[in-house]
Amino acid sequence: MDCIFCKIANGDIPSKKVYEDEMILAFHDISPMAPVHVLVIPKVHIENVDAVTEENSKYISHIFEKIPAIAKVAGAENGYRVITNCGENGCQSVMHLHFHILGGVKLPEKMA
Ligand code: DGP
Repeated sequence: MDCIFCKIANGDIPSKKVYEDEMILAFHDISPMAPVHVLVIPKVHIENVDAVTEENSKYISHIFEKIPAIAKVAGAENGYRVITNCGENGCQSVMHLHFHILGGVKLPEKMA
């Protein structure tokens, strides 16, 4: 499958890793929108939130179990924001489920 985040998960495309285990990978976003901007992905291909099922939701719960430690090691002090874009109106550009962790600064109150 021609998926850039699958290639990053496989190590075929390099990334600046923040955290990795058998289920998930966290790495720095290539075009950061905040001093801390990390992406967390499942290693299996899940397109987006619409594709979450009873069978694969363990990856999502695992991601959220690890997010606090990932945010901390990435340097997000005093809180952070977790965002996932879904589909065309959500402006999802990479069709492999990913959670943005944004922090390192006081973020704008408005999200949209
Ligand atoms: P989204 O719009 O939610 O689909 O965000 C996709 C993000 O992925 C965007 O912030 C830029 C990032 N990105 C795209 N290609 C690469 C890449 O090859 N490496 C890294 N580290 N980030 C990427």
